[in-house]
Amino acid sequence: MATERTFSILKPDATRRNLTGAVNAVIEEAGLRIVAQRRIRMTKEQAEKFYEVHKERPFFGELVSFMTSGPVVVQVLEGENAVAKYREVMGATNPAQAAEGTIRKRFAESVGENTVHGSDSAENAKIEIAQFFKDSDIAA
Ligand code: DAT
Ligand code: MG
Repeated sequence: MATERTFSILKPDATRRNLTGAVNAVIEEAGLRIVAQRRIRMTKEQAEKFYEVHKERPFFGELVSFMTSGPVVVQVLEGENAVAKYREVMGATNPAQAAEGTIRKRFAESVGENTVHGSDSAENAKIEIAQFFKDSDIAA
């Protein structure tokens, strides 16, 4: 498997609790490189577009309101098999079901406020990276 990139977000519950360094340490210990990173305040429009695939789900309004409730850190991660590796390091969507040692098991408070986002496929990673970064923002 060649080097690939994935898109990551440290969500508002992470920035609120001053956990960005702790989460980044787990990312780097897993061998993923943070090749771009920016702290932003997501607009409602950005959050709605980003989570468009979930727009019919009952939690959509809550999700958009949470993602815009505080700053987030958007990131590009690079490494061998980065998409699958980051999903593994993140743990299950619901922290109650996440494996020991994963980011969500260690830090997440609930299924809605679950600390991190990671792309679910290489194809979606490209789309999500392009929503927040220009090629010239990424230094690998
Ligand atoms: P993931 O973030 O693991 O890819 P997902 O794509 O199914 O999970 O859902 C996107 C986000 O939506 C998830 O990180 C948190 C929120 N969410 C998912 N299921 C939820 C639920 N049952 N109740 C509240 N929020 C939920
Ligand atoms: Mg998802």
